[in-house]
Amino acid sequence: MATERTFSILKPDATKRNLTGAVNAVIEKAGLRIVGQRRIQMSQAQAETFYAIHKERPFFGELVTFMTSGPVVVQVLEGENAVAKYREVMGATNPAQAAEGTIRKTFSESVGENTVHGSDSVENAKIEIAQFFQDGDIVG
Ligand code: RTP
Ligand code: MG
Repeated sequence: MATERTFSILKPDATKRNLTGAVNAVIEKAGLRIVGQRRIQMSQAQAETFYAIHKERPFFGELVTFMTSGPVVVQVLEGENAVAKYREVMGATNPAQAAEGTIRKTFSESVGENTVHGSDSVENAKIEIAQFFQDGDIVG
């Protein structure tokens, strides 16, 4: 297995409920290392670019409004098989369908406000990391 990096966002429902430490504990317990981390307020333009793949979907407007509704924590996670590992730790998009012990099962209240984002491929991870981090801000 290869050491990979993936991109993570702790979404506004996580910062609002003061859950960033609790979510980070799950991430670290799973063996993923937080090698870059920054708390930001996402602009409308940043959110629209980030979720551009969903721009024709009915929930796009709601998604952008939610992602800009409060601070988020953007992260770079590193570890063996980090992309797939983090998707597993996050759980299904809809928390009602997420497995026990996953972040979304434990913390999320709805499909819209589902606490975390994780890249869905190594290729997308690289694109997403580059949108929010400069090389010097990631220390492995
Ligand atoms: P993410 O991109 O945030 O990591 O989530 P994901 O891969 O599990 O899910 P994706 O299909 O990429 O959807 C992106 C985000 O859009 C919101 N969503 N809302 N109301 C709805 O039916 C609906 N469907 C998706 C969720 O916040 C989801 O994480
Ligand atoms: Mg996605």
